[in-house]
Amino acid sequence: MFSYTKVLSLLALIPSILAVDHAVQVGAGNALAFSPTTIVAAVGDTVTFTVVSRNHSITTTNFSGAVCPPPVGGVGPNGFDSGFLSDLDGSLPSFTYTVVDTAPHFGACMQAAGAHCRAGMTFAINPTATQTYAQFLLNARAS
Ligand SMILES: *[C@@H]1O[C@H](CO)[C@@H](O)[C@H](O)[C@H]1NC(C)=O
Ligand SMILES: *[C@@H]1O[C@H](CO)[C@@H](O)[C@H](O)[C@H]1NC(C)=O
Ligand SMILES: [Cu+2]
Repeated sequence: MFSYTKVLSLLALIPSILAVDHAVQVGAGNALAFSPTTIVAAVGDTVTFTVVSRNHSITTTNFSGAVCPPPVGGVGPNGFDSGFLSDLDGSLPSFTYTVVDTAPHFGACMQAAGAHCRAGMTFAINPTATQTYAQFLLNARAS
């Protein structure tokens, strides 16, 4: 029996079925690094950052110029900031960002007054041909 309500409820499920979660490890191998460093994600996808060592933040910042440290609250529009998340107690804290636009977002760790960021603890969500992750990393190291 055709059920209009059932079709509608099935259609409503489609975005959640197609949305992807991108897992990013923060501090794997005790390194000052995000892995992977580049995430290509669609609107509606989530990015789950899990801190697996030390005490770090996941915070958006400028592509160039004043990159490190990223500011509290992150650089927007649609920026984000996890605040400090410590795995010093082995709790593997995580932070999930839901992608709300197709713009590039560049991020870093704000720990140690920007020292982690300048050491290369950086990542990019949807970098572009003109704003590449490689250039952002150079900008961070020089900032
Ligand atoms: C994490 O780092 C921040 C900033 O340095 C600090 O304020 C906080 O106390 C640290 N957390 C732990 C559990 O060490
Ligand atoms: C990011 O860059 C803008 C434009 O150059 C600047 O006004 C702003 O202060 C920078 N943000 C931070 C947190 O440094
Ligand atoms: Cu860090």
